[in-house]
Amino acid sequence: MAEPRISSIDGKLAEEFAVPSHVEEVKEKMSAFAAHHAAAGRRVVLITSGGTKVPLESRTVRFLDNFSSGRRGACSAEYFLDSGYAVIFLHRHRSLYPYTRTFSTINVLDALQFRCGEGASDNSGEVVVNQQVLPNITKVLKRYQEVRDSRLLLPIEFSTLSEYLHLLKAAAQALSTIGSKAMFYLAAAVSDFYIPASEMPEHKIQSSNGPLQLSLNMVPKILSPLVKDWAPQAFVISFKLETDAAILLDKARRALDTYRHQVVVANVLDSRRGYVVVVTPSTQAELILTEEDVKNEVEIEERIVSNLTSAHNKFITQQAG
Ligand code: PAZ
Repeated sequence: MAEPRISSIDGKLAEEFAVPSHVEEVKEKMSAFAAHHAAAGRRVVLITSGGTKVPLESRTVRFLDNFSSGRRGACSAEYFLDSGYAVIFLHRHRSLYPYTRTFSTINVLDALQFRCGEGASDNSGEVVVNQQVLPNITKVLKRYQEVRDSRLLLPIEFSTLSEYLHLLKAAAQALSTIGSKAMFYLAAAVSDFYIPASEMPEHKIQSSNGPLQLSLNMVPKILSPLVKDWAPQAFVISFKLETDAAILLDKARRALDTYRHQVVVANVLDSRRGYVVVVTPSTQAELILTEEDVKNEVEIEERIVSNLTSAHNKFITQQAG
């Protein structure tokens, strides 16, 4: 068998981004998960979700963050699970999580009620759920337990950009074993800039030294080795976020030309909950929620996932033919 290609990005990753100590262990977990579900006839999607953190000091007090609540990723994970996929959820620590996302604004103590046992003088009694505070709890809990008991969801956390890059590489290599049955849904908001480990101060930057001038390097474009070297048979979707709608589609097309992957989902920050464009090398589909959809609590991720699972079907058929 041919040796996997070593790209210059591999070298940069190893030299300039601290390798998380658990990366090999996580890679084994992801490989076992992918092999198990592929053997059971399931497709596997790796979802990235949330924003990366770029530390300014190695004993980090300050950092730069990329905006993302994690809602897109968490919500999409649920629709992929409903469509029969097994999901590896590579997400930012404490960003929104499938199923619990529904209750993220609720104080858990407001949702519970303590009832004292009869004549009890101590803390014995029972804790009951106030279903008015958690209106959909039964439905959500039931589905969450089904997913958990069937081990269909493998959560993996990252916080820093280094963790994200190394874990994504490990995931790509782990999923390469299942070929075109693997999908990459790269919805995380990833920094384009970083400070190399060798140039990072160890201790907290002192404000007594005056105004801070930062010089940041460009983050290597990880999509390139992912598509070419690490998981060359997989179905790969990247996301493109802009604040200026005028440049969005051009940027999405340029990404497809550069990386030669299958799909870019393009969205603008302010309208991302109700409007996205799914761009492929030969098509462009607008997905829009109407006022009626919004009233009926339809989520745009349902449409995105439906569009992409159909495209994945076609892709698998073409690869096999
Ligand atoms: O996580 P969220 O629901 O708040 O936002 C989702 C999103 C805008 C981060 C995502 O749709 C996206 O576009 N991700 C890629 C961002 C980028 O271009 O770096």
